Amino acid sequence: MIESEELQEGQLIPSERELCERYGISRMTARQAIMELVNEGVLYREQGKGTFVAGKKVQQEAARLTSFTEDMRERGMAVSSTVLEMEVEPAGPVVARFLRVDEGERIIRLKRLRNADGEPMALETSHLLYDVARGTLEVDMSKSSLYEELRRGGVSISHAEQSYEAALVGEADAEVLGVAPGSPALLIERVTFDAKGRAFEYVRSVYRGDRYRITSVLRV
Ligand code: 16G
Repeated sequence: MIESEELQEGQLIPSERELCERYGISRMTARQAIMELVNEGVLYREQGKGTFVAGKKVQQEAARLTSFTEDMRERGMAVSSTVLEMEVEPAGPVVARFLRVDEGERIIRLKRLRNADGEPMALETSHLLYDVARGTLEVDMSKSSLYEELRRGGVSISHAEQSYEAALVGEADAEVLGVAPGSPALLIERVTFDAKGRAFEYVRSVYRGDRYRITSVLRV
């Protein structure tokens, strides 16, 4: 019913009894199927209201190095961001290691909430080499693309190393992302290099598990 779009995003699904009648299955089977779809994030439950069809996930190919702005524009979605923090500060030990600089080196920390079609998708904290990214300090980063600004400043973005981890959304992040604390999330870390092989960006992003899905093509 979801695939044929008979049931659409945000719609209440039929009761267990209705499903049993329609498909000639037992109550147990209907209950089990609903539970599995809730676990997969296809359906969601609201206390006292019922079970509803969840929104579709944004599917992202993990092969090309793209920016959030490019990713969402390609899908015809409107991009917006909220700048939560933007500071010039000394690199701590973790950031220094990822950016291959000494601890205390000047960096820019930019924390943004990234929205697609007005819906929160991810919380992204970028740590950038000050010398490479200082031009962005004069730009309104709620309206601009970081990668576009860096390219305008002469940075030749070359490649990135990226990792994915399963995580649960913490209390503070949950409020900003508009999900319940403890909701599933995808923790993505990226170190981005320029054409000279210099690591200029270390990013930690918390993507909403119910909105995002990564795919890749594997070859033998
Ligand atoms: C993506 C990148 C992030 C980069 C941002 C720039 C991932 C996991 N992260 O979100 O590293 O800083 O794009 O986006 O894909 P912008 O150019 O739209 O500001």
